[in-house]
Amino acid sequence: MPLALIPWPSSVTPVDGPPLRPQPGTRREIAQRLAASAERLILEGHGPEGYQLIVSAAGVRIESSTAAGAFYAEQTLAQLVQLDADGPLLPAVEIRDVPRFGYRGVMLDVARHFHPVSTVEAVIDRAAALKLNALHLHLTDDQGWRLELASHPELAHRASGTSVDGDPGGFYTRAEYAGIVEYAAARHMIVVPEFDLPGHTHAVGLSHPELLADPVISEHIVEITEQYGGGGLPEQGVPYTAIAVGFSSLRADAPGLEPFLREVLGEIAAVTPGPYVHVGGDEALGTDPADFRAMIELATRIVAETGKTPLTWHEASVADLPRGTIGQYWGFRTGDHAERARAFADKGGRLILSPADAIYLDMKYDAETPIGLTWADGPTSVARSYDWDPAGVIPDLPEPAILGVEAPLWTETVRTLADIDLLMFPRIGSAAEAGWSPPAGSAERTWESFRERIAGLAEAWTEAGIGFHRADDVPWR
Ligand code: TNX
Repeated sequence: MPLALIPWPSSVTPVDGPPLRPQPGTRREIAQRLAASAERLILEGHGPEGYQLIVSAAGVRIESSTAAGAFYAEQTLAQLVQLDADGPLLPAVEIRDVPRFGYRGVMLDVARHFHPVSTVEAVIDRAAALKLNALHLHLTDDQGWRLELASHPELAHRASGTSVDGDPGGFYTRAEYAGIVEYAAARHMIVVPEFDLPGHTHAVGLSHPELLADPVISEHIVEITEQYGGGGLPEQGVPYTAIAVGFSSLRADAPGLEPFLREVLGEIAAVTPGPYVHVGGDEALGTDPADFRAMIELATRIVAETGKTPLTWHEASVADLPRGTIGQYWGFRTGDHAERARAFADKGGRLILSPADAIYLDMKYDAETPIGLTWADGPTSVARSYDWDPAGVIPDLPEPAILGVEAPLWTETVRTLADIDLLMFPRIGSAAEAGWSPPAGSAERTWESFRERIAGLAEAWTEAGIGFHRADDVPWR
């Protein structure tokens, strides 16, 4: 049986000799004690995130070139703690490890349902333990504006009172946002803030009606909305609490648009130490194509002028983007999705892969899952979440053009941390492995191995209070 390590490391070599037998405690306590007493070496050659970890009866040795590498060695160490009849043990092993991709993200939509800081921190803890290094916060959408800005406090004040279904809303103060950034940084994660535009902007109209076009309710939008599970239609100036998409748009010809975007994007860039600012660009179904291009060009140019790298959903490649703009691909079937994504690479940018039928954490597992959606080609079982490789997502995309992978969790149906856990676990393990581990087909990068390993992690989840989906085809113990 393989060791219960996720994501699977670059190389795992069992070493002859007895296991390490630590003093009893919870897994977490044992891992913390071992990390505190480990011999540590900072040496060249392990790369920005790699490490070597040696465990023997004598103790633990961690070698890395950076603090991030040592942090990832500690996450692996924690997964090595096992319990047998004689108490806790760690097998004698030598592990060398470097990630396949530099960007390994998880996204939390705090607009459809607001999630308090404590929940965001819990998501950071869960993601960092699986060696993810980016938290994408979807801060704005039709249903709410969730960050209080010094330049435009009215945005959050007017558009944060509710969530989907009229559930409680909320927003983060600037101090709370700074706290999230700091909490993430302590776990070697960056925060990627997203202000979604020009669509998904109904909430902006609650305080700035002059910036918002009239809602467009085309047949196409009604049809797409049905696929998402239906929802009420919007009324200008009234908080939106249903889950239709594609009806709202900023107005390209509003005289106040450019100063507004400069202030709002300038401020988010200034309070975000990470290199990226995401400006959305998805599902602007009611926006005139020329207006769409103009607004995306304006927003990405403003972001680039702040010194950040703009990031957009893949639809935005129809615009003339600043060189190096990163695209986030959410497509799944044939169509022009893949082609639009390749266009980023043609312009010197790279791609973050979020194929919706494999890595969207808000899809149901099966028809019985109490929450979640099904629009991305039906439910996504754990096996399906595992069974893909980043290199196979966009035909003819060279691997160096792949910045990494990200698992988005949209929250139309997700209210609590328990809801988040149910949809995340175990599928976030698949995402972590897609982003970190050697390509599909190598040693343990198989569903057969993954299902054994993920089963081996479940006791630690339970110990940590994480509920998870008990998929039938995983041999839970
Ligand atoms: C699509 S894919 C969206 C979101 C929804 C989500 C629900 C993409 C970039 N946008 O607006 O919340 O589906 O799964």
